[in-house]
Order: sequence, then structure tokens, then C-alpha cells
Amino acid sequence: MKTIFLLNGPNLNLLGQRQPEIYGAETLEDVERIARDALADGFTLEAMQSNHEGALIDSIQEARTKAAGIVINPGAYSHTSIAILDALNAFEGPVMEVHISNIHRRESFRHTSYVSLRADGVIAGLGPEGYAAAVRRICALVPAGPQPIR
Ligand code: CA2
Repeated sequence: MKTIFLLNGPNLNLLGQRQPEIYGAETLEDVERIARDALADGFTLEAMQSNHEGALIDSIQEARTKAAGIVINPGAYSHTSIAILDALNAFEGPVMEVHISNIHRRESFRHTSYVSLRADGVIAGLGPEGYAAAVRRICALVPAGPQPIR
């Protein structure tokens, strides 16, 4: 079984509770289920959300030995965190960056993402469906066979 890490950053625990006009009505739990439903055979999903940059970095480092790929919505850290970029640069597998909203149609400070410098793909504006597309892409990119022991 190969593991995909699904990481959600700050404030995404509030999904479905506020600003549905931007982020939709689905909760974080819904998003994690949508992502899980998109897994190909032989893959499993490990999901976490944190409001703390260091906790996200700890998970990315953990992924180095435990995950075949990472789907990450870094939230506002996308636009600020060189530390998350550095952690992702130390991960060898595919990385998909997801934004629920279309960050390019929003304030200019959301138009750049440090994480995009590392991501193999970037999805923005598809709503929760973006997580499913990202999971499908990771499954397609990861070679078949057992997870290598690093
Ligand atoms: O569109 C996205 O997924 C974002 O990564 C979401 C971040 C934002 O800072 C990025 O620019 C784009 C914010 C997540 C906040 O989520 C909330 C959800 C419901 C209510 C309040 C905040």
C-alpha cells in the first residue's frame, strides 16, 4: 500500500462554517472524504490539518519516509513560507498544490506562491474537487510496486 499525505494549512479547519461564497459549503471532513474517494487501488490517504507552520513542516519531513506523494493546501502560508518550500524541496515524490478558490482572481498578495516553485502541479478554483484531481494525478505519477524504504 502506498500512502499519500493530504496536508491542509491554517484556517482550513473552518471550511463550511464561514465564507461559503469563497470556499463553498463543504467541511474539512467532506474535503478529506472527497480526496479519499479519488484514490486508485493500492493507495491510502493520511490527512492532517494544522494552523501552525512548524507542524506542517514536521508532517512534510515525515512524508520523506512515509509517503509516496503529497497533496497540500498550504493556505495563506503559500504566499509567505520559504520554510514550507524548503521542506517540500527535501521531499522526493510528487507534490500537488491545491487552492479551493481561484487565487489569481483575488487580492494581488495571493497571486504568488512559494510552494508553486516546487509543486509538480497547481490546482486553483475547482473547489473541493481540486483535491480529488490532485489525488488522481499523484496516483498516476507514482510508479506501481511497493513503497521504497528510504
Ligand atoms: O483558496 C484556498 O484554498 C486558499 O489556500 C485558502 C486560504 C487563503 O489564505 C489562500 O490565499 C487561498 C485561506 C483558508 C481560509 O479558510 C477559511 C475557510 C472558511 C472560513 C474562513 C476561512
